[in-house]
Amino acid sequence: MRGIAEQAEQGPDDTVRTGISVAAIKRDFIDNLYYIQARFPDVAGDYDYYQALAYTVRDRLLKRWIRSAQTFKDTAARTVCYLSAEFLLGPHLEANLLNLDIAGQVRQALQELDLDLDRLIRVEEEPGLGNGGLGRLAACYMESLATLQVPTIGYGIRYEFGIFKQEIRDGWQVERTDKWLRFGNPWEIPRPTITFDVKFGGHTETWTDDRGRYRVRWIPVREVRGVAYDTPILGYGVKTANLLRLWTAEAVESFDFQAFNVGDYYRAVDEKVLSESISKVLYPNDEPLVGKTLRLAQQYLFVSCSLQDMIRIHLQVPGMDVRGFHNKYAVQLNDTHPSIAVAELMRLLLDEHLLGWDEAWEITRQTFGYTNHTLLPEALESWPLPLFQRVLPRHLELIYEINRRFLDAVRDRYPGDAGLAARLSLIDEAGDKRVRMANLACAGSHSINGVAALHTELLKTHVLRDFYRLWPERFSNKTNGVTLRRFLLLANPVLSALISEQIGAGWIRHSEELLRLEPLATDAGFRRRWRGAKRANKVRLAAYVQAQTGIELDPDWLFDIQAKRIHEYKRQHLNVLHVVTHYLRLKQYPGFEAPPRAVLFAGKAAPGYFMAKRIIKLINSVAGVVNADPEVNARLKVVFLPNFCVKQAQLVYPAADLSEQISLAGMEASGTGNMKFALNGALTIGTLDGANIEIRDAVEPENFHLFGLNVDQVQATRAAGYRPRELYESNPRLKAVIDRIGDGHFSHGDRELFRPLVDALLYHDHYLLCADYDSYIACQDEAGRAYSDPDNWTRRSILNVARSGGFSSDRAIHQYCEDIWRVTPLPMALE
Ligand code: NBG
Repeated sequence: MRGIAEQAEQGPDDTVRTGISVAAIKRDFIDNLYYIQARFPDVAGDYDYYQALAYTVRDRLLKRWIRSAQTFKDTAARTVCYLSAEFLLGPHLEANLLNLDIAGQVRQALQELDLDLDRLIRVEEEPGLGNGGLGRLAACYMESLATLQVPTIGYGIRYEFGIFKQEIRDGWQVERTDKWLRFGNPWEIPRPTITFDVKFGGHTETWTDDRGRYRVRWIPVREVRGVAYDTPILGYGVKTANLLRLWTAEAVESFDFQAFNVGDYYRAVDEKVLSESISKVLYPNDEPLVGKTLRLAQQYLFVSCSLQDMIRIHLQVPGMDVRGFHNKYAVQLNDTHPSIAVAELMRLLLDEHLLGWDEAWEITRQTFGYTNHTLLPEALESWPLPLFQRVLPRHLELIYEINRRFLDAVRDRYPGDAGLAARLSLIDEAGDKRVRMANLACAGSHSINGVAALHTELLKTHVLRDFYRLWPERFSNKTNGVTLRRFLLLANPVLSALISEQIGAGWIRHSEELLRLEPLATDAGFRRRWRGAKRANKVRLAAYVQAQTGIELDPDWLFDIQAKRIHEYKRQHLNVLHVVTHYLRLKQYPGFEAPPRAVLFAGKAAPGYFMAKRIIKLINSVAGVVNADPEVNARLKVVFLPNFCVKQAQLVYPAADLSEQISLAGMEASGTGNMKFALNGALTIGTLDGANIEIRDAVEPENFHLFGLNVDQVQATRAAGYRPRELYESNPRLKAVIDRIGDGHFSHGDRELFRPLVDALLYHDHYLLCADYDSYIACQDEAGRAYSDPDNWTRRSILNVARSGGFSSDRAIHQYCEDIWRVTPLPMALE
């Protein structure tokens, strides 16, 4: 008898279950409707059809996935592990159809069954396991890693509730929980046998083992079990399928038996609820984390499970030793959220695998790379010492010891510089003591990188300057990138088809080939077709806007769009100042020459972020007045599009003429929406901030609308004692705009509603809106004039796409592989 290994060797029988002919797909779809959904067509609805289709697609990708896993195991390949508290994947179905290259057959098969693929694609609830740019970057990187055939595991948290759903009621943001798992998730495979128990709280004890070794034992108050859920991530145009492994928290025992025995049934169940609460909900990224014990528990749970899992996989191969851990894995810390990994790997190596300190530290440091994603001081994570001690007593000891050795070395090198040691310390000793996670990440990594050229420079000169002084060789820049498969090919099929028709389809994997569009920018016929594609996308968005908000938009207007998280530093309210300026002007001078403009906003505010929520209310209030005013609404409209998410983003980017990237210089680490807009042929109006600078260099200054202070001028303005009130008093136009907002013009006479915003502008204006106001308005007017020359605008739009290929995540991942991870592709055999 042949064993299962041998018999399963060939994988499933293609003709029966995973064939890709229209007939095979149809057969499998009908089977899945029957055997998985238990439905017959008379009673089946779109949800059942979606599920049946999802399983039909999944059946076809499992083979690649299993083969990839097998190959990685057989070759003991060096593997990238991307540790991230967020993965904002977006809907799976369409992406998987694309990467399996079966969309055509599937559409046909469904058609033959009188079903419409696009309708079923819209049924999918996207997994919103991230806040914004950082989580979406992780998803783009996973896709590029698979496309570049780099063995990778993404590790994160399977939040039961992802980012909240945003509704707008009476102009205010209202949050609703995101029950994305309500109908099940066909794209994940639960692994109830891959679990790790993770300790929390309690205390430590030292003892001496029978070989006379000093040992530490951690006696926790609680253990929680992390259970793996796996999602395959396909590459485009290759057979590689990588693994995204997300952890869910479960109670170690469903019941606390002690409590159960004394008859305290409810307390026993409480314990279960408490454990499971750890992976319940995603935290917003822009609210202070005060007292968020659960957040630290989340971070530790996923990091500990992930590292234990890596060790398990590594030791599966006969002859492997934990000492080779850093040769097997390159682990990237996506911001500080997983930085507890530095202490946890030390704990595992010291306490569980009994290595000596120096050896363990060397392995740890060679394992990790740290990516910083923020310059905002308030966003640099640190945990109050008592909280940290309460949750992770053993890790605090380890951090103290890492810190002692680290600071000793610093003092040796820079004797007498007490300030330096205090700034580098992993513990903030000033005031309430805190553990500084960025310092832990820096100390424990061989590589530290920023996400755009300016950002990396500012890390070196400001945020991490002391670390840069210590280890300049560890710093590098890796400018962010986005996957063109999702954000151009899927999001913008019309433009993609036009591009491929002209220059072939090579750009999809080799984005630099977009450059071949350059000469076409001067071709009038091509420009006409380009404009047609843009218009089609605007028609598509306008229909969506109408369905969502009831507001009617004319696709021949200038579509001016700002879509991103709502934050004061991103300055959506500067955009509003322009809208109000334009509105007042149109009312005062009806002959004012400017193209009609639709200004669209989209983005969520953190639920506890007072000012951001007021900004949303302001946008909607201004929209209410402008859109209802017959004197202006034939030339200006304002829309707030609720619930920005990946699905919606795919409709928004392709329809933009003008992309608003207007953060105060020195605040936005990179931005990635800026890249997505440019790649879809929008021209940017922006500051010299984040990756805007590199976009402007790439597309060339004449194809970018620049305004505002640069970083040096921002610093100088502040240093000179910035007084926004004086700017307001001396600038009648600005004064009129702010006065209308303050005097109730947009709030039915209510002068209190926007007072917090007005006062912030007049008395603090931390993000220098007043300073950048004139420059912004002049630039908007310039952009309006430029738009009035459609031919030239289109030429510049084409050049933006042609020259933005460098912002592909393939380029970024290639750089990470070469410079930081030292990992090479492992091509998967073709079938
Ligand atoms: C964000 C930055 C963006 C950047 C993304 C991805 C965090 C902490 N940072 O500018 O604000 O594009 O990260 O790097 O979410």
